[in-house]
Amino acid sequence: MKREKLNVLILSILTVISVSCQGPKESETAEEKKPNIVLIYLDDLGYGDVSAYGAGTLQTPNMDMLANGGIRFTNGYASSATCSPSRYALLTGTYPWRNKNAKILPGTAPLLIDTAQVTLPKILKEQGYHTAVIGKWHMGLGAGDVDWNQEISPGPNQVGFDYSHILAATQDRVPTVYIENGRVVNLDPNDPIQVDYDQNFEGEPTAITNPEMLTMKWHHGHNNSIVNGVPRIGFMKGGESAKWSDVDMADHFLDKAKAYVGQRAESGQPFFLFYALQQPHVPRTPHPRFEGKSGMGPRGDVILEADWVIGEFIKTLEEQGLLENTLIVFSSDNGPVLNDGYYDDAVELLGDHTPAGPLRGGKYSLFEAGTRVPFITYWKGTIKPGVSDAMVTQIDLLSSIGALVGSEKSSADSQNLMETFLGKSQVGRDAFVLEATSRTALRQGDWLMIPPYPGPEVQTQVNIELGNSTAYQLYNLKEDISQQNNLATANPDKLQEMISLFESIRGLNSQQIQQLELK
Ligand code: NG6
Ligand code: CA
Repeated sequence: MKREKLNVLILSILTVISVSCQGPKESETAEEKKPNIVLIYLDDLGYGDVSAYGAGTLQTPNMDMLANGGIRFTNGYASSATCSPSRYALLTGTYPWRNKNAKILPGTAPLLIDTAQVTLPKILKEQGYHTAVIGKWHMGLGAGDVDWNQEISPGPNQVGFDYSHILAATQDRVPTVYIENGRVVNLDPNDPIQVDYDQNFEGEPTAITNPEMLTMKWHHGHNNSIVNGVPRIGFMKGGESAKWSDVDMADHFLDKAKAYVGQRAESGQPFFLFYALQQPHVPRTPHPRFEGKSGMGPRGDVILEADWVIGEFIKTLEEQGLLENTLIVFSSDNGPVLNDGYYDDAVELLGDHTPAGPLRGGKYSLFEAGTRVPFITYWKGTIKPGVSDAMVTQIDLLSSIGALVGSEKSSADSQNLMETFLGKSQVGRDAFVLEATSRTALRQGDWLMIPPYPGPEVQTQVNIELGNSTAYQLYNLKEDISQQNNLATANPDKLQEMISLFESIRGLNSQQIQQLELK
């Protein structure tokens, strides 16, 4: 009896040993092969700000390494000419104009994404990924009336991110603190934070009452609470120990991103990192290491800082042995702006640099520079370097990346263009409705149609042409990338065809669309 039991025991031990020595099962091997996905996303970086795009005079060697070692898209679009709508579209694969709240958000706005909505990080999570967002969020937090001293929810962790380390809105908006997994970092419970976008807190200095406290001057807006000498949008009180250091922000997010990659490398689980840099959005606060480096003032300096950060981050992937198993997508949330509300010499020291490259307009504009942005896919050893003129948009990343990792999930507006992103196809989207401050226009093939909008032609404070006109505008972008020749009168058939398509995608007629946008 005893001997029999011993035999059984030995047999089971041997079985365990032999099974565990067989190596990974087929499914595990496939699992291991799933590439990591990193989305490096800049804030207000223009088409001409990356030197590989051949337009400006600023040198961005690390961004160029991605561009020249991967696919550089010349017709890559953000979905909106401003931040919150653009990011919303990126993560949900949904046109921002379908969500009436998708506008530039104050720091107190509730979460823009419905927690039931499909999102890119959710899709990846379902496919076995660990998911993280590090950097700028600006898609709202909470359900309205957030208490910044408690757990802040819903937020990134409720729409698909396992880990989040973010700034809530923008660098120029309060609260000026980092939030990790729903908690303000380094918050002293004895010094609670209060935030208000309508009214100041009694006795708190503002840029109006205490201009002597400012180390950076405001040009328009940005005259509420002062943090680190920089006047912000919105009022904030308390939370002294939690306030970020502006000049250290790039290093701070880089440290977090490097630590995250290190942890993930150890775990072996594939990961998705949405690395959302804050540069070159205002206030431009380069670390002293980068001050004066560009000769173009703080805007140029923070782009060089971002470029350095990207180089360091890629080094980390390389050191961890992950670079050849990581798809990197590089882009920007909207086009460039020089003076966006502070006196920081961006206009005065620009020299020959052209942040928008050959494109007309800029941030806030329906003209190309508003939404056509640097767009690069890089995957060492897998993507063959090249340039693609195919039309691709950030909305398409949801379906495309989903398909790459074996998901069939999609959203109404997102198209699977993975073959194009990998450089195996030159075919992009046929049509795309782009958005700028609640106005929309249609790109189809080489053509762009802007319906009439009665608003101002130029936003004078930022000195950017918005794309408004009382007449229809029609441009052939292949022949006229700078949108100088309005062909609406010369091409009535093309114009009519585009108006019809525009109305059918938007589900409204042009008049209704204008009414909607005037509200
Ligand atoms: C504008 C701000 C601008 C910037 C922008 C958002 C003023 C006058 N201007 O309202 O400085 O913060 O919002 O930029 O307040 S975005 O890239 O996040 O969309
Ligand atoms: Ca932006």
